Amino acid sequence: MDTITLWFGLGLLGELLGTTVLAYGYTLVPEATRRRYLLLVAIPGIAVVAYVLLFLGVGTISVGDHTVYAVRYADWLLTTPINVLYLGLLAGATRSDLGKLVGLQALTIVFGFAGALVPGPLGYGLFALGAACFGGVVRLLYRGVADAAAATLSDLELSLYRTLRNFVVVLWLVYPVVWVLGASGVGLMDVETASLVIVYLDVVTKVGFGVIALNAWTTIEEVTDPSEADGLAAD
Ligand code: RET
Repeated sequence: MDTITLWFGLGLLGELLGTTVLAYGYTLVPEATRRRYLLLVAIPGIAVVAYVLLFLGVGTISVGDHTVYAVRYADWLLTTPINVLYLGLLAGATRSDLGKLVGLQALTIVFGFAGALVPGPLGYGLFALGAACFGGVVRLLYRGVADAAAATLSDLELSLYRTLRNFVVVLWLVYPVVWVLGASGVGLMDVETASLVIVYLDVVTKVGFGVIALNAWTTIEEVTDPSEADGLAAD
């Protein structure tokens, strides 16, 4: 097995384990938030499918002297808009802001994918468009959507919103850096290293996001649901 396939295999295990833990967590979160919580299970769940395909070597496109992993972009195209949708729903954002979040995040990935397929300055131009769309997502998460969160949420929920948002913004910024350093950009980072970094980040961002939310919701459930509090006291 070559190194990259090994990384994809480890990614698959990580996403599988994460999906299992988060699916179990469904029973622990407050009933009112369960429907929305399913989004958090779907995110690593979709990645399981993507990593099976990557592991099997399906969905690669050869562009000049490098390989573009189309399945990876397909995964991101589905999962990153779900991720920002969850943040928007948590914040109680307006429908228009939810639409902007999802649309801009999807365009970020589409432009990044197109840029990886096209060599030279046009490729960087497409990358820049993707980066601009992502800038729009970050702006919304720190302005309009954050204002909605501050206006509608309890202290605990607001602190969850801020934690998840900062987690997303900081970790996601590594992806465009890898795009530029890797084969789609200047080629300073070899394809094995780039794959390792992306696999690691994919697992941490997807599973970590869900686990932070799960942890916060079980705490919120305990402090707000009197029957749970009784249960705790009896323990
Ligand atoms: C690209 C290139 C174009 C500019 C930007 C990018 C950002 C990608 C991001 C990916 C996040 C992926 C995640 C996957 C989880 O498994 C498309 C690389 C800004 C933010 C979180």
